[in-house]
Amino acid sequence: MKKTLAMLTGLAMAFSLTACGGSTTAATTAAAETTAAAQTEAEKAPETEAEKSGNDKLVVGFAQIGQESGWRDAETNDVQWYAARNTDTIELTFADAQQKQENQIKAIRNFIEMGVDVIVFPPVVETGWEAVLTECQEAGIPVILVDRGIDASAGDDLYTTMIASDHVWAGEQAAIVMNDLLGGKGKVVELEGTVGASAAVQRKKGFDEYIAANCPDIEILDSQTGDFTRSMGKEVMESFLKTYDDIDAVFCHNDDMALGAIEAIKEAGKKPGEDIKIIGVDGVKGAFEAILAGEMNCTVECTPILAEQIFETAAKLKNGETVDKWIMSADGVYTSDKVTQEVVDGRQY
Ligand code: GYE
Repeated sequence: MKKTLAMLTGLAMAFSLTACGGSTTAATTAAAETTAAAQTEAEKAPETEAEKSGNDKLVVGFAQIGQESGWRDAETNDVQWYAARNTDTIELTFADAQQKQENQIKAIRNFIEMGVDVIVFPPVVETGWEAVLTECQEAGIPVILVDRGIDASAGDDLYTTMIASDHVWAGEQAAIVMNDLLGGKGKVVELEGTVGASAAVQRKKGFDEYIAANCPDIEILDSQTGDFTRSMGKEVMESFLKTYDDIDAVFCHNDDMALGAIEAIKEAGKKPGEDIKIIGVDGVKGAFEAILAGEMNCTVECTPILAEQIFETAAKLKNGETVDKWIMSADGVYTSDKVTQEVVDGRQY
């Protein structure tokens, strides 16, 4: 493996190792330090074959998007927790790109320089990955996309596999529940996720197309981005409530925005879940609590608990095995009749 201390130090400076739970952070940092120590040794003398094969750990570079939602934090925690429990076999280098594609690209380039075994990342947006993914290919490093995909026109040979939920399905499920909640008739607004993110583009496609084809009396009044964050979800819902006085329901591309919308609806003097129906996506605990409290009507699950699949798949790729192009998560749809205190207590994230 070609690694230099300078590169690692640069990586550590450019991207903070995420502080989501002391022990996992410590483990990740320790792994980075171990790597750095090994590199100083490597700089003294050229690597021998024996030294090259000395690190038989699975070395994974994970370029996380950032910390926009509770869902994202759950995914990060799961990945760091899993790596921390398996330090005998796994070496994780984790970068936080702070919501910027350019930072994800920089992190990926650093991973290539470090010679990691496998690169893992959720593409913040669908487009603009050709150059860096071609560099991964040229370096012979397999790439696992997680939780979001890239634009199909870029060609799916640019990455090795994707581990993710079916976001079109999630949008359709939300539309089916919306139709039931409204008895086939009503006015809906939509809070979209990050502009250009596959999770937003596909959830919108699934929802809008189902409504257009099957619900002639449901009108989508407006649809704007809330960037997958609670604060923007609240802000955009506030502006919808000022513009339209006849909103019957809101479809939110994630639960964080739904929780923000609940606040806006309450502040406008209306009852969330009753006066205005609310559907989210993700299945975070906060959404389950809101459903139990009658303030939200449904969440379509999208599991962030992907670490075991990620590392097992990465190990297979390191061994030269082939894997499915899309490893799809199995998710559920949770309407209020399915949400009890026991279900809430049992949620993992
Ligand atoms: O739904 C949302 C987030 O890409 C599936 O990103 C993920 C989405 C998730 O921050 O909450």
